[in-house]
Amino acid sequence: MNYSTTIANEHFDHLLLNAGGIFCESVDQLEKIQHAPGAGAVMTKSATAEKRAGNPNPRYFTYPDHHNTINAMGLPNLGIDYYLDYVLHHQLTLPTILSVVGLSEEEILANLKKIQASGYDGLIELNLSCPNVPGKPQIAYDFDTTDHLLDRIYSFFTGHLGVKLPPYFDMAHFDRIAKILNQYPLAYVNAVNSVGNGLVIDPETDRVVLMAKGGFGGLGGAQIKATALANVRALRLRLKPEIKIIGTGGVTTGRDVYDHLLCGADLVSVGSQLAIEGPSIFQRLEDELEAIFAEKHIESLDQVRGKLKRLDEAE
Ligand code: RRO
Repeated sequence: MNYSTTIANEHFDHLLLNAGGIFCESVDQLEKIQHAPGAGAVMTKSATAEKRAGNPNPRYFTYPDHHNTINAMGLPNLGIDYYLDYVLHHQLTLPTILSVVGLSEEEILANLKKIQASGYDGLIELNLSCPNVPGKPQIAYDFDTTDHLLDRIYSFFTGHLGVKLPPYFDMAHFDRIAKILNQYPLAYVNAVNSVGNGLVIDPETDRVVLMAKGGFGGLGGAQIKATALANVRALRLRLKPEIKIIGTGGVTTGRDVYDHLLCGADLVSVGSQLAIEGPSIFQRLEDELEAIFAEKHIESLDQVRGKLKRLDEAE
């Protein structure tokens, strides 16, 4: 299968990448994704202006079923200079997306100004949906703030920007966020971040499993697949075609990748299951996807991408 896909000025030979936060904090981890067979791109850990240690441990928990997670990492990262140096000065094998975040509007703007001044011309992802900084709501759940922030960004910013969105659960909210995003020359949206907030209880101890935030955290893995698909589909139906989509959430098999494609994803990222299996997962997922294409006699991505049918539509 020819997986060739383009977002803005970046060309991808494979569909899969790591979801933000997973295997992407240090150069050592990032290099493992760069060289993983089947990987099509690399996402860096969302960077703040200064490096951060994040929340206390335990802050990441894998369910005993090995397909689901909850986290309250709290944005541990090595700071924007570290990741900017990586994308500017390392020999990169794959297209690499520089993820940025900020604990305030001013910090976000300062990060983007620094990136612009550096001459970096690749894709940038603005994380509007971290669920784990105590006292800070997820920006993209506040529609007016999101609109105002993007307005300020595009008053000076000329780079290739995508945004990482939280999951929405209401049809009116899909309408609202899409209407805001369609006003801006965004390269793509990434849907969805972890489902925040959830709570997991250990049946042995009757206690929560995470230290920070009283155990509340962002849910990932198979349990969020239907939410992720709904967001990818709802956004594809509402966003202008120039805004591409990275589908994220609930990917543990090739069938999950296929379903994200049906909903309209241009690329697909893998979080929880990458943390569980390691970077060999990309080749496994691509092989499973190939087998589905072969069985269904599908010869091009165009036959699948965005082609999900409703029950009231003709075959
Ligand atoms: O670091 C985190 O706690 C974190 C982030 Br920035 C994010 O975007 N999503 C998530 O589940 N955890």
